[in-house]
Amino acid sequence: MSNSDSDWPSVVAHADMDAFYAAVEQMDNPELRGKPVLVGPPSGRGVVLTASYEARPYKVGSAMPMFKARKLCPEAVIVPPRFERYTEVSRTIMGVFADFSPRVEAISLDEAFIDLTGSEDLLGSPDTIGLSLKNAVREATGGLTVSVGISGTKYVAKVASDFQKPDGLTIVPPDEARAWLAPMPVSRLWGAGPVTQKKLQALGLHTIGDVAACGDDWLDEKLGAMGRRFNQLAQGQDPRVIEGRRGSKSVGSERTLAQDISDPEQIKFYLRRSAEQVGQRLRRKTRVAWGVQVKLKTSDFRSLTRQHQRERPTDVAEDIYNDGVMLLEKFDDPGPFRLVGLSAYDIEQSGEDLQGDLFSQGPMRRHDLEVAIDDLKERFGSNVLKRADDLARARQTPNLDFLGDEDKEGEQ
Ligand code: TTP
Ligand code: MG
Repeated sequence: MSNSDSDWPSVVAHADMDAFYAAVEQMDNPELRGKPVLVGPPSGRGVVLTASYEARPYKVGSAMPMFKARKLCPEAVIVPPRFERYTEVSRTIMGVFADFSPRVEAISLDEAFIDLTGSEDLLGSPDTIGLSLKNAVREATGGLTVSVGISGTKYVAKVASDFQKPDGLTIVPPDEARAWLAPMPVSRLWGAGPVTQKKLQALGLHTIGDVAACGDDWLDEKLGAMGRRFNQLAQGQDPRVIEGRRGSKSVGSERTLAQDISDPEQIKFYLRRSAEQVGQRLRRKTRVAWGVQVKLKTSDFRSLTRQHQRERPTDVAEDIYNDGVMLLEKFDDPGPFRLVGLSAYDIEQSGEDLQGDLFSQGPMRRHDLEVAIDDLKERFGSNVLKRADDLARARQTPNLDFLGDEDKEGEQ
């Protein structure tokens, strides 16, 4: 798409490395180049972390059980992961992004938003910047490719970076965003999981264009706050700004443990406590969060994270905890872990429409209950109410006293 005559009030890039772990393995070991490669545990157990592009026609990919992937693609070379190496390459990539803008928001090891607004005089048009970015990553890493999307909002930039993977560059001028999104399936809407997709289909909404064409009041009536948000995204609008490290909005609680743990039940115990703190802090500020992240630090100090975009925002500890438990299953590393953390991100002021929506859906009752508990805790101290299962667990695991109990805010 050309951007010569377009107006760019803001310029947002989303960069996502291609088949990241597999590409690093192929770069470091020339024998793997051009071959289908699966990164994951060599034994049949566990899941594929990623598949090289040569393996993808066999319909194998991230999170698939390794035994299944081996069946689908028997000629694939299986390579065990080297997380330290990926972290090292990630630092190089993030360093390159930082050369282009001081406002870089890293989303994971291989993915970031880069705010390029105002860089045109220095760096050129969005097309030129996109090419420079790709070349700079290739040079700095010794040959890795990145797919880049550039538009006026985070949402459109993200959809664009995925549009021509691998080694893609897709520029969507902001005033063309709506038309560009229109033919895409509703699964491309941020936050539309399988259940929501079905709901949208049932309403006769199959493409993003269908969603853009309905009134936001109508969508609100059908889907609540989420409907309004989808309508906004479908128009190519996304109010989220790029959060540099300093301004990044999250509320988190993490604990370094006296003794490393790997039992999921024990980890859940700490997730529950963190979820309660995070929920309470959100409610105190009348904020709600769209995202939940779990962080585990292994005994050899590797920080692992998994995050989840919710279908509707929440300030309810129970929801945050349930997301945490679901995320726990997505970690491939069995531990042991020395730190357990949980945070809520993508935070916004809880609005009137949202409250109304929650009322009709039921979670509001839970919200009210938790607000009542906040009140009791404030008046009678935080130990006044404890969950029975937490008490039982605390008795079973007396040796798990906290070394540190850190509440974090601001950084993700
Ligand atoms: P992705 O960017 O989702 O995937 P990718 O870079 O391998 O491939 P694509 O070209 O489609 O972007 O994830 C980045 C890395 O994170 C990936 O190489 C491996 C790791 N990862 C996991 O460990 N587990 C997972 O479930 C996923 C999705 C990724
Ligand atoms: Mg990637």
